[in-house]
Amino acid sequence: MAKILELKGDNPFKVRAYLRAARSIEALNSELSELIEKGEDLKKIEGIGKEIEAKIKELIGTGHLSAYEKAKKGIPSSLLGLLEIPGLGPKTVAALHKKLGIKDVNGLEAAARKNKLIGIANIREKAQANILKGIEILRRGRERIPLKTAFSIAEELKSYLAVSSAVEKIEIAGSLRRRKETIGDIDILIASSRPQEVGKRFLAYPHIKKVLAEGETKYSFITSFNLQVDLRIVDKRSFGAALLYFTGSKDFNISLRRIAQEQGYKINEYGIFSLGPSLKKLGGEKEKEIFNFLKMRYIPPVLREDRGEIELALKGQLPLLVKPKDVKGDLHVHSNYSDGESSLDELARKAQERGYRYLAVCDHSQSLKVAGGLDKNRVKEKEEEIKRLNKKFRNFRLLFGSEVDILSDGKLDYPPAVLERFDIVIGAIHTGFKQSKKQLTKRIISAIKSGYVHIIAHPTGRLFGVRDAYELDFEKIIQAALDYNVALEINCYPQRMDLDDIKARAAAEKGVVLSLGTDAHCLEHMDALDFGISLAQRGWLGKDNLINTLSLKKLYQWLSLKR
Ligand code: DGT
Ligand code: CA
Ligand code: CA
Repeated sequence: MAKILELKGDNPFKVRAYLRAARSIEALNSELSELIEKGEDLKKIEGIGKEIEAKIKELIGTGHLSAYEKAKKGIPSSLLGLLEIPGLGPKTVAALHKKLGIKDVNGLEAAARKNKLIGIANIREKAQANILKGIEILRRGRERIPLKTAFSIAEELKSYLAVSSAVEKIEIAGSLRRRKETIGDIDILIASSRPQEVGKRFLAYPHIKKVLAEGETKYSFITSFNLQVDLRIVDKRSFGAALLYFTGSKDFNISLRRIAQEQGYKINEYGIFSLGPSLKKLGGEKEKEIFNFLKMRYIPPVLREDRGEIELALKGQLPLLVKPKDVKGDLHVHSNYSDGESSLDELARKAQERGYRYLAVCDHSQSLKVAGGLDKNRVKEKEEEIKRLNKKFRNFRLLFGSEVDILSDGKLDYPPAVLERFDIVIGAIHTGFKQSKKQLTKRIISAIKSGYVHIIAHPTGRLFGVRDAYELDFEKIIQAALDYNVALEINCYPQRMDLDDIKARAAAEKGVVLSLGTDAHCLEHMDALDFGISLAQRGWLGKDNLINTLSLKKLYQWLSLKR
């Protein structure tokens, strides 16, 4: 609705209302249909008022939305497809359509390749190149989806299947079990002695778009969310071996099989066998057995990438990974002082429910007007409210923070007198991504050297389906972060997951500290911290590599080094 209304030049407030509602719906932990069934008041959800509630009910009740049909009338559907191109807004689409008669992605691509976009709706050479890049990202982006999205779909399917009495054991395997930040397809493994019954339940799943394969113990289908699901049904006695196999990664499997062979064993999805005159099955019901036979430590799924973990497991020297209970707070959330949906009080309550000792509320800085950046006066108001709130908390603190824009020239978006007031300052790039690698690197390093910034937010700027990471000399960033004792963030926002596991590990190995932040813009987003923790584990991080594991007192000490 938001995009169509904007394409038609409708009221911007209406557009914004739909965007806000969409954002909170996306972050819900339960299905809207369930909430409606339970008779819950949808207006309790942030950003949903009476009008949008009625529309949701119509959509879920009838499968149609008359306002949407009406708004769409007269707009060709291929033109709507153009709105999916990252970085291409409805206004530009409208202009391209009107002036060049462009009506689909292929037409747009052809026109851009012939340089025809230049001059339309202020498009210059760079913008034209970015549109081409956007088309490429769109085509690629469909292939893998963010962990969180796949996770909720898989969990729902898992509970659906688990209801069947034929299901003895069920686990999500593949890249999801390894908590990789993007997922190609969902793999589900089931132990059952009645595979046909399981298959029947599977095929009756209401969200099937297309069945790809249907065998007695092997099924594949595409969900209505365009995501493939592979289901394997095995005998209970092979469940551990099959789980090991289908968890992967593929490289891990290959190396593990080689190790097994060297030790006189064979492993496959059915079990572990002794090599010799005749194959003898030794085990396979539990994953752990197989590691035991190979005389190595159990390797947690997050580490199974063949990045050295197998060798360490053989020596009994796996790294000690950070655990969820080690994490004492989220160091990057937004409140309704800027573009977040929730009040400071609501955020603090949610943080305490999650068992945190502190929460850093880092709203945007003054020049980021589109995201409600705070001017000096609002900063002061926020500071006072935090002081007031902190008086009533026990064993918990809100940290007065800011996500300060690192401007194109590397300067920070507040003067020193304002910066000094914050407990915690996160430096971030939100504009001017198109600078050269050298410029962007210099820009981040000048923020690191400023003496005010504690953490660099989402250091590489990637946003799945929207834009790739910008080019950076990451080695130089690591060195500067180390020299000036600035933390690099692991941003847990599902479309960011930035730094990724490999970069986080590289930074930590050099001695740089990292910081977990959800970048939450509503309460539900704060739950994404769990995915950030698994990302940190995938990056081999231990408790000591993260500042979020410090006690409040130690954290204050660390922060005050910059003051
Ligand atoms: P994805 O789906 O691209 O996010 O990544 P995965 O790791 O889930 O890959 P997928 O779904 O193709 O296969 C699931 C697991 O099955 C994979 O992690 C390891 C195992 N596997 C698949 N193909 C092979 C293979 O050719 N050789 C070996 N050793 N294992 C395989
Ligand atoms: Ca998979
Ligand atoms: Ca698969």
